[in-house]
Amino acid sequence: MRIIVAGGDGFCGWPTALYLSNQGHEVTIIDSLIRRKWDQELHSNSLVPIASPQERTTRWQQLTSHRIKTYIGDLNHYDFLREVLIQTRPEAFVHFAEQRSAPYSMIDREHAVFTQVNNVVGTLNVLFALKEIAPDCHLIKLGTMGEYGTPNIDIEEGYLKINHKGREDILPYPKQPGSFYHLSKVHDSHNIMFACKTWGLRATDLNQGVVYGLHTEETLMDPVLLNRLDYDAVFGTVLNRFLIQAAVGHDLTVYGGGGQTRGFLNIMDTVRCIEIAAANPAERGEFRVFNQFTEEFSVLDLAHKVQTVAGNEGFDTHIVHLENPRVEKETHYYRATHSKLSDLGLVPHLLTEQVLRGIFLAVLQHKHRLIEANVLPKVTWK
Ligand code: NAD
Ligand code: USQ
Repeated sequence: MRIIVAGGDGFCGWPTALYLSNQGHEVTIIDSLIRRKWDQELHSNSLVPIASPQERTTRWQQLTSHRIKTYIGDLNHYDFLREVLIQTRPEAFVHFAEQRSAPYSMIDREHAVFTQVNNVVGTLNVLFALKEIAPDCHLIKLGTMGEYGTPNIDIEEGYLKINHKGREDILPYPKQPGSFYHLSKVHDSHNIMFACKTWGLRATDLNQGVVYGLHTEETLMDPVLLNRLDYDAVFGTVLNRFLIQAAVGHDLTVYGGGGQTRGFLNIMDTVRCIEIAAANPAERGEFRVFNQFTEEFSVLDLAHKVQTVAGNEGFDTHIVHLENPRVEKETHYYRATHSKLSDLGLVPHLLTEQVLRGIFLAVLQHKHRLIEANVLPKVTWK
């Protein structure tokens, strides 16, 4: 299959591009490399040193004979995007290419506006380009479980059956996102749903939970292929942050009470979920939603797990409850359906002590690169 991976230089996109390429697909990456610039803006870095896009794909071709073509450019530049689609004629378009940090979107007005313009306009351009050039192509769009928020009822996969005043309908599940970033994903979902209904495009919205881990079989093949790993308070996600904090002897930074519960998945399952979605495309006109996570944990559960695993390796780790920089519920009901990907064949990598230990040991090798000033949160929601 000819597959475009937009955002293919990022944390989820790079291992996905390699995995799909290894499965024999003809993979093309689009990326503006803006994520690397945000590191400069935030005076931060990936814990794991990462090679340039060109070094990465050259090495991949040397090792596997598979070619990954890369277009450096911004989805917000329509003429560029159009040209890539004309040259590539994709059968699937995997869209990871957004500003994905909730704290980054909450820094100030400029960062909120940037996040929503980058994400919403980028996705609108993708929709128009598909309509114009590749209307049969399957859009596989990365959404987020955070679109739903934390309602006091079970979360369904995209849609909810409603009985209202004696009448019944199946409607999009109500959205209560918790940051301007998460809101951008809701806006995307609405635009994609409209485009499917109106123009007959086909799309799968993957409402992904928080991803942990860093390595996949392919990224481990050579040091040049290693994946980025974020630990800072802006881009680092909670479980990876805790593992890295334990590795450098920092207290584990639980925000508030730590009862915040979310869906989680291993990066090795992210790449497989994309493959499953691509192999089972939505119908023309269909806007399909899958909840993409494998297990639910509270933040405090995760801190305890990391404390145990680090303790077994001889690291004395402490948990601190920081004043929560975010506005979010710290005690709440959480139960979300996530059966559609399993029904299509996903066999999850679950969060065992062995898996945690593996990530912890991988992180230890690079701990000298951590910049301490980036660990504690500085961005607040208020
Ligand atoms: P990332 O920041 O590591 O990668 C995103 C990539 O997209 C970067 O390489 C960046 O340069 C590129 N990009 C951003 N805007 C672009 C634009 N306008 N044009 C071209 N390229 C652009 O993020 P990630 O962690 O790999 O996340 C990928 C996607 O998955 C995001 O959409 C994110 O919302 C979603 N997601 C991530 C997680 C997670 O835990 N990492 C969880 C749920 C959903
Ligand atoms: N948290 C802590 N301590 C920390 C970091 C985070 O307690 O040091 C808490 C946060 O307050 C929050 C939870 O952990 O309650 C998750 O935070 P996170 O930063 O790991 O994840 P989030 O901001 O939700 O964003 C990440 C990705 C985003 C993706 C989302 C999936 O950055 O791209 O959309 O996970 S989800 O959470 O399902 O919406």
